[in-house]
Amino acid sequence: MKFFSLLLGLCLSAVVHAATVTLDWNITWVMANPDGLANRPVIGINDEWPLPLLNFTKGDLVIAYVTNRLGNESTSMHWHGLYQNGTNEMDGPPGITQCGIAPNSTMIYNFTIEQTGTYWYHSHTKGQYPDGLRQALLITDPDEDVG
Ligand SMILES: *[C@@H]1O[C@H](CO)[C@@H](O)[C@H](O)[C@H]1NC(C)=O
Ligand SMILES: *[C@@H]1O[C@H](CO)[C@@H](O)[C@H](O)[C@H]1NC(C)=O
Ligand SMILES: *[C@@H]1O[C@H](CO)[C@@H](O)[C@H](O)[C@H]1NC(C)=O
Ligand SMILES: *[C@@H]1O[C@H](CO)[C@@H](O)[C@H](O)[C@H]1NC(C)=O
Ligand SMILES: *[C@@H]1O[C@H](CO)[C@@H](O)[C@H](O)[C@H]1NC(C)=O
Ligand SMILES: *[C@@H]1O[C@H](CO)[C@@H](O)[C@H](O)[C@H]1NC(C)=O
Ligand SMILES: [Cu+2]
Repeated sequence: MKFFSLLLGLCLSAVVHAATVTLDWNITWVMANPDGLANRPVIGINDEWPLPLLNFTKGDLVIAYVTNRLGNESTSMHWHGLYQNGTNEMDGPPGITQCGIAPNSTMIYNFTIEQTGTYWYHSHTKGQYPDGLRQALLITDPDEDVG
């Protein structure tokens, strides 16, 4: 009986925390002054820069609609450090696991988070991450004892 309560508890906690996280992103040029020296075009999301910090929970299903609204360059999104076990085609590098996302096209990234830690997400196309398309990606697990 005790075993089954424990099992039930584990199942419930897994169900309670994990969620489907839907991201609806236009990749866009934005004017910003990242170095405090001059305004320049940087690559933002939904016309904003800095980009949104991602803070997932282990077990989350991520559905990211990534639409290229740059007009003059292709793009991609890499979720740096994620295992992508069984979802290799969601890893992001163009020419390796996918084609670049052409202007006015959308790629739906679709994967489950099966780890915890501190990572980042960034474009895997040319010099787009130094041009702004990068931000932190955190994953916590409420059931993990982090002391
Ligand atoms: C993305 O861009 C399209 C076309 O400009 C616009 O209709 C849509 O509302 C934008 N989506 C978001 C989430 O900003
Ligand atoms: C991320 O989420 C966790 C769990 O809800 C929270 O403790 C933490 O403060 C959040 N971190 C940031 C930077 O938002
Ligand atoms: C993308 O769509 C916009 C709005 O429909 C259009 O003005 C633009 O020419 C398209 N760009 C490309 C590269 O196809
Ligand atoms: C595309 O346009 C942006 C914004 O005007 C510019 O900074 C960038 O250099 C252009 N990219 C290419 C490959 O011409
Ligand atoms: C990847 O997934 C398979 C099937 O669920 C599992 O057997 C394997 O242990 C996983 N590998 C890693 C490194 O998590
Ligand atoms: C995400 O992947 C799952 C499993 O392959 C599939 O059932 C689901 O339709 C996909 N969702 C989207 C929005 O593509
Ligand atoms: Cu990386």
